[in-house]
Amino acid sequence: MPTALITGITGQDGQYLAEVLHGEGYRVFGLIPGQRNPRADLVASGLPYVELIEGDLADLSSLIAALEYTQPDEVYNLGAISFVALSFKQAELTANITGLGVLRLLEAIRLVGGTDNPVRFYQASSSEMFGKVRETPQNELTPLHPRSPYGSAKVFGHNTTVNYRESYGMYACSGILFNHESPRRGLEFVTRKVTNAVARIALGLQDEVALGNLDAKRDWGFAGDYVTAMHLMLQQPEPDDFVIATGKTHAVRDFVQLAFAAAGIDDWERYVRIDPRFFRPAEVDLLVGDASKARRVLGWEPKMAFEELVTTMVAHDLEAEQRKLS
Ligand code: F7E
Repeated sequence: MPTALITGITGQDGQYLAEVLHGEGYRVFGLIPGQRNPRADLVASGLPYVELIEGDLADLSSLIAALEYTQPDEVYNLGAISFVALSFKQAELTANITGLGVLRLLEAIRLVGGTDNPVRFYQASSSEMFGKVRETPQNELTPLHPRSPYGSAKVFGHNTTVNYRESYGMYACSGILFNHESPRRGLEFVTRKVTNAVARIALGLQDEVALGNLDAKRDWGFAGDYVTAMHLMLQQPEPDDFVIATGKTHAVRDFVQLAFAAAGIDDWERYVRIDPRFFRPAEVDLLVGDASKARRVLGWEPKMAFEELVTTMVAHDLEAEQRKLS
């Protein structure tokens, strides 16, 4: 039975990936940080087959212990401070977890695995690394120009992954994933914030939603599609880096308009208030990915289109809010 260890098991991607790996017959371990982490209960009830193990990306010896105990064939590093806006307020913490955490995990794998290290490592790199984009669309060779402490930390993690592959011959892959969403997305991210607010507004539970920059453009896909690419990357004969994206971009404004329309509300502007608190010190204006390498080498392609993603998220949130009322 192959064994996988996932950091960030309580997040959106960790949950979808655990489902995929369990379906493929893996034994799945999830690394859980913190003391009495409340999100551990969520995983325990939602994904009962995941075996939780304590450990923290800020603590090298806990990572060594986790690797020694689980003896994984594959390690997926999805753990991070992942909210860009928060990274401006807690830059040092972000650098430590999102950036140095990658180095610690790779060091732990190197120390535990020794030479001829059999462990296959996946790093969750991000389109935020492209930041102030140098070319459009962005591919694996596009220069990096991060615009936030989060983006900078991801660049460090990405470069470290490549460096460990080249220096020690480790099987280390980096998936450069563009924005990916789902009903499991945290409420702090703009898509879920909007679909949740739309559901509550449609049900008369909320009057308005306060948002920031509606002009930013993102390449949004479905998280359930994207985690299959992570697994595919680790099944290749040689480790490599891949952009995972839909190739289509939409403004935040388009997402908002479609989400309101999905709940039968056409005059969405009545319900949206622009609040400067949600503007960022530096913005990533436009992202659109070129995933042709993933299509060619991995045979991967996204299944869910943008419109379906928006309507699925709104339908989920309408049902969830309605359930709370009954
Ligand atoms: O913002 C704008 C905001 O926070 C998207 C993370 O998963 O994807 C994500 O990073 C856009 C930005 O995601 C609000 O200024 C407007 O331009 O949903 P987001 P993100 O920053 O693109 C990448 C690939 C990652 O790796 C990250 O971990 O929406 N925006 N108004 C807003 N954003 C938020 N959160 N809230 C607003 O009210």
